[in-house]
Amino acid sequence: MKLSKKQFKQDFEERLTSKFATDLTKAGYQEIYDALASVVKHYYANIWVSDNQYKDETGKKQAYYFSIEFLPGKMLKSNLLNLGMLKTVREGLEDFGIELDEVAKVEPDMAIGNGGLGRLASCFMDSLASTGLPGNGNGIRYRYGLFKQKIIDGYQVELPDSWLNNGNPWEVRRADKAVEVTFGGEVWLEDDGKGNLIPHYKDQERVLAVPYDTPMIGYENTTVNNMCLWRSEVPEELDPKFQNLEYMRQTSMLSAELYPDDSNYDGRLLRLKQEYFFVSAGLQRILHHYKGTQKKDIRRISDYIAVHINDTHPALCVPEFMRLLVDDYGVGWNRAWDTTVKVMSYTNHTILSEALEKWPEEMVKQLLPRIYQIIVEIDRRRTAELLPKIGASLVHNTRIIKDGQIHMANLSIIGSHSTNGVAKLHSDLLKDVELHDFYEIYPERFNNKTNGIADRRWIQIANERLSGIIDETIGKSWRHDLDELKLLKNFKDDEKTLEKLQKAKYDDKLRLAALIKEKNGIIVNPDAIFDVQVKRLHAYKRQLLNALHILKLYFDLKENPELDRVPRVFIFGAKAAPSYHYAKSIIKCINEIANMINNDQTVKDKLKVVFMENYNVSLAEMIIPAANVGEQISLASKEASGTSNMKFMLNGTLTIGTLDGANIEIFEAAGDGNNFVFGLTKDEVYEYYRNGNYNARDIFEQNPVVNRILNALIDGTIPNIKSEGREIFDSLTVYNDEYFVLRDFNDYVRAQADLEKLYRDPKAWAQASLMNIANVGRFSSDRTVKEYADDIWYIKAKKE
Ligand code: NBY
Repeated sequence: MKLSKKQFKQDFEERLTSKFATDLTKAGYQEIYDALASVVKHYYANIWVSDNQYKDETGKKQAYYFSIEFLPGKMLKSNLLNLGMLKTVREGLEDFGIELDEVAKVEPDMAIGNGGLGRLASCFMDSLASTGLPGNGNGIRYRYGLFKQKIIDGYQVELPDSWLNNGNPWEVRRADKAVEVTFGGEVWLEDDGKGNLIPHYKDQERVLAVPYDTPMIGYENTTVNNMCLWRSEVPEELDPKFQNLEYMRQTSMLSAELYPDDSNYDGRLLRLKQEYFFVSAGLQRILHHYKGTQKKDIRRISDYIAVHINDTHPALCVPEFMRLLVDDYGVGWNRAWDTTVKVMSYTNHTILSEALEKWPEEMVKQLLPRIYQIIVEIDRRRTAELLPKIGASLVHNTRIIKDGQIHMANLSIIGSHSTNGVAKLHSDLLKDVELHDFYEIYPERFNNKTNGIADRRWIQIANERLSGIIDETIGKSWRHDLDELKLLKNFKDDEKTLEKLQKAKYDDKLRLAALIKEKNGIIVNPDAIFDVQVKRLHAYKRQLLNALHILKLYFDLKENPELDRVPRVFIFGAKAAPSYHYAKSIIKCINEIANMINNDQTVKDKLKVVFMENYNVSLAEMIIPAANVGEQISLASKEASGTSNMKFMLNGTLTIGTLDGANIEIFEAAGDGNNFVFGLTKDEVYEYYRNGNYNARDIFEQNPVVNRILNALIDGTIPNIKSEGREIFDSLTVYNDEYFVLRDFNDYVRAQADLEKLYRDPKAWAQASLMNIANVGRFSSDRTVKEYADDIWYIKAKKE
């Protein structure tokens, strides 16, 4: 959108006064932010209205991405960038003596997700709009987002994230579009005399679902999609039975809090209620809209909508869509089932068994009696149909209801036409191992969609300096098509370009060093290697391996302070699920290791360890551009994809990593020698599983380096970790090191040494860094969503 600086300044000043009865001399940052957001909203509102009109008029097929989590981060700069106004607004504000970046700090991170899965959903939202694809989000508007992490005495402490306290300028409450979602009670079927079974209900608990729409603005185009988030409220007219405080409390609880766990499914009733709540509300709204605007035959709805099930949390989409078609819209069962399978598709994000959702049959029956009947019927019909064709064992292994539990992954696969993993290795594991029985039955349903990232946020916003240098070098086409970065390869031997890249990295490191000083009170050397591991804390991600290596470096330096070592700053950011004891112990240990090392004068500035509290999207935008090295060191086969690995690559960071998830594709794309690979392969890990012959205790006893480091966890060398050190020590030496940390240790040390060697050659390092940037194109989520659009959803981009 064309906007002159003059116009902007006028609009902004007027808005500030009309909204807050104040002026520029007296306004605080909160008021400035609100006024600015309000002006920006005014600029996009018309585009939003006309794009909605366009979608309704053309009736083109749309996709709906159902996700119980989104993790957009801050919206202000991203909206400005996408509207093409970032520069104008920045300069306009500067004229008033206001720094845009200071204003942006006022906006709380929208953190209604835990980690990779929620962030991926938000990257997809950005990319769908930016590629002109009609794709919308559907989720929950949690009153409290992911907890804020404080580190107190080295321990993680969780504080509530009350992100809506100052309002949310981007959302629009649409009370007119509220729907009701019902729970519990009784249901029975009666014949209507024409052979149709009609459900009758008694004593249902009703909840009002109110949608809040947030615009998803495309990058310099005319697409504005919608992310619809549902809030639970008490309906105005209530049956007397439910006019009590407990019911009111329960109802508002539904959208009160995000579950703060990124791997363990938590079998609590409230979670199941949340899942049904946003699924039912979302599908009802879609069907109302479809009937209202399209006025077409409901039986052809699969030509007009696609619904995506992001992990199994929205798996109830399958029976709920059946319920709506059969009970509310009078579609026959068989036709409804064909339609459901055509409409639905599903992504799996993990093979960790503790993350696979299963709900007790009794619980589903009590809470969702009609949905339960429908699931039973789906399972019954499928079993009857397949038994004679494929035999009892395959049918049994793949049933939705087994051992008194409803298996949500099974429901998702059976009720949809597409199941995908999120990186090649992960999708292969699904086909060959984890979901092999399903693959035998439905081979055509399985496919891979390697994850991607919204590159605009992760370089144009997070790293304006690097973006500018790239513009100077190859022009600006890469801003619209990330593949264009390959032009950088022509500058691999150009000293000037390499120097500029190094300078940009150095400046980003200075910026981060200042933040570390401010937040942690630690002074770090900007010439040191900035070695970063930022992600949720989980045993399989092996932050512990990183910590053990740090201890090795430390003991080496203690023994020989004159050792010729490139200085290092190790930076961690990680939240642990509040109930994940082991993960919290690792956080405590890392913090105590940091204290010990940072206060030891013998290592001076050769080694520093920094744990940055409250890692979130905004902090990632500060940390990732400044990283020389990114740690992606999960045990092979455990990390479905990873996406921070792609953000690092985009920012010219070299990866030290295992052959896991998308790392494999990153190493391949960047080319040999441009990253550091180590560790067991997936096949070697599975070989150990088959033979059961891994013995961690042997390594502990026979490898003197490992022995010394592990003993430091329990012999008082590291202060204040008596119980945590013991817990970790035992996990490795007594409980046989579930994630092969000790097995991979030596090779990790070797790769770390290779890395240090390359860093001593600044030119070679800069070239490797350039090659990472130049080859990052395929990891744009623009590419990913286009693949979903073409292969799974069958939706088409708007022509500009
Ligand atoms: O999804 C992550 C994967 O670990 C990562 O490898 C991948 O890149 C990313 C995007 O595909 N999974 C993830 O973040 N999972 C969760 O956040 C999550 C949240 C809740 C629950 C399970 C997983 N749960 O069961 O409640």
